[in-house]
Amino acid sequence: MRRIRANAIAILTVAWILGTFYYLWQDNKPQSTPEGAWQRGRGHAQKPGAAPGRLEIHPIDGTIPLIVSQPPRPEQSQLLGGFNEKVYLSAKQLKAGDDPYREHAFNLQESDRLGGERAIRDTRHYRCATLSYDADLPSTTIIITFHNEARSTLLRTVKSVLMRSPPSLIQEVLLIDDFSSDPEDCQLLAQIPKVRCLRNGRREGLIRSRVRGATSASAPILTFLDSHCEVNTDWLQPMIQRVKEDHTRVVSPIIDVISLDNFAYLAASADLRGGFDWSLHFKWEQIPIEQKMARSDPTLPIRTPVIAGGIFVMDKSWFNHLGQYDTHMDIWGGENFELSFRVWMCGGSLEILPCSRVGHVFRKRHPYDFPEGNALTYIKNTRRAAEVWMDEYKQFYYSARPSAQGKAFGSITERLSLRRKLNCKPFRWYMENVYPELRVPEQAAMSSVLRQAGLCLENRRTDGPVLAECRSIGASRPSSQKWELVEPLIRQQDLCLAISTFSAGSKVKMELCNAKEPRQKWKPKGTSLLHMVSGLCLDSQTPTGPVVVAQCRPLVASQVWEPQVVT
Ligand code: LR7
Ligand code: MN
Repeated sequence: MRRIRANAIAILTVAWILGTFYYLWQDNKPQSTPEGAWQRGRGHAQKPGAAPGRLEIHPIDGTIPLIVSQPPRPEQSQLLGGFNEKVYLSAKQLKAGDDPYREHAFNLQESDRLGGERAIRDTRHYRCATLSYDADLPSTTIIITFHNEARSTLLRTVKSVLMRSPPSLIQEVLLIDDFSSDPEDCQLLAQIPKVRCLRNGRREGLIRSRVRGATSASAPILTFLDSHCEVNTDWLQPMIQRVKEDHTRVVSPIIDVISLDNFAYLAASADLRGGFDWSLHFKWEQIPIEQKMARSDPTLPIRTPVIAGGIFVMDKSWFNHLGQYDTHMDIWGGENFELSFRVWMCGGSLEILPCSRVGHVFRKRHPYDFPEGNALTYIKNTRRAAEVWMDEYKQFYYSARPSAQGKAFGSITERLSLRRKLNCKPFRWYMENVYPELRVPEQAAMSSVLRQAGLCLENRRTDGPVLAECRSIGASRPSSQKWELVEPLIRQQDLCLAISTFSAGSKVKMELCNAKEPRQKWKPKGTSLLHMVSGLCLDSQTPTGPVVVAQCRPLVASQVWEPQVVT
């Protein structure tokens, strides 16, 4: 009896394995051209959207299974008009022996091999396919800025948009060529119906390029994309629907991962939102657990403190009303924080829509040059965001990114007056209501007054640090009397208390903070403030005169400093 059962199980197992192999073989038969794939798609004669996924094995890495969605429908090939894809792509081929990663920081050979379009897996939650959208959604201008993008990735971005969006929603695809070496990369694509090409006369960076695109857009809704994306099934409708219902919403898709090595299309986690640390470094993070528990429906939007920045949909009038972008930001970086803070603080909201999916080639380095250098540009841009939007919290940015201190960031007068004109909420409101999970660093959190016998240490613009009458403005202190004791620094924004020379009687002054500078190193010792390198102590000498360092005399009144935490 037992043997019969064992035999039956063995036979069933073998049959199951053979069946699986047969299925894979069937689905893996060589596909000829993309046109051939379309014919096959048509041959299935299935209801749109009802086609089951086909299983494919990745052609290079055979361990990666790819479930591919229905190939684009054949009639969509007509969308390309007089554009000759073959000629466009073959004009720029990788030469034998060239490093396929050199020019674009991704495997160009693999991207070129895929050509102008391919089927990708529908990565949405299955419930997304059951949702419906208004029939009268407004149309959008797709804005894609690029600088020396590879032709194959750029073309796939454009074609995936044309093929996977309802045509009535695409008013135009606006390419902003940010002064790429070859103007034809862009110009030739303008032969595709609906595609327009604008070329910058000099390198502007993605921020000013996007503003140029937005200004020239003719549709009421703006959709921004990076130049190496592939949009997925029904990506656009959920985003336009949310913006149509409330024009102050700024919405992003879930951003799937296109491998920079083999170009496999991989589903990203649906439980992530955008966050950052105090150095203004963007990161993906888990949705807070309470929110996750409360999500009964995986198709619902996810509130996000910041967006990644490259892929989002926004009402054009709202974009203009809120001040577009800070056009004094250069090349790349920081604009996503500036936009995110502005949207939240000035009356809008940011969300990620799980039923919208767009693939993006994530890279490990920038394949292009930064005329002012990568680090300086990022500092300039993030400093502008911090100075305009982060109020007193900007001190945490400076603590986390000390190299930002003293670096040029240009004038922010216009952006400050924009903030005033729009009557935006303080950053404290953002911290409390939008991003309470962002912890304020403990050590640096405390601002103190440094009291001495009823007087306070104050930094005067003309005289430098002096002892003066303690003052308060409403419930809080003037910033000239607020000090942060972040060992070894005693700081006020980006200025720090420093001695002039290492001898007794040396006047104390303020200078740009640098934790490595010996003249700025202090340490509380009992009731005094010890200058660590000279071994001298902070001394007020006379009640109103300049503050100096002198031989330490513990408990002598002129050397007793009481830090008292204030708001
Ligand atoms: O000088 C330039 N001019 C440009 O037109 C430099 C870049 N660009 C173009 C570039 O060709 C590309 O299309 O701008 C786009 C973005 O540049 P990437 O792809 O080098 O940037 P990224 O993907 O590393 O950067 C993310 O953060 C940027 C911060 O400024 C932008 O907001 C990008 O749009 C953004 N990309 C995304 O959000 C996609 C998801 C990645 C993540 C996280
Ligand atoms: Mn990108």
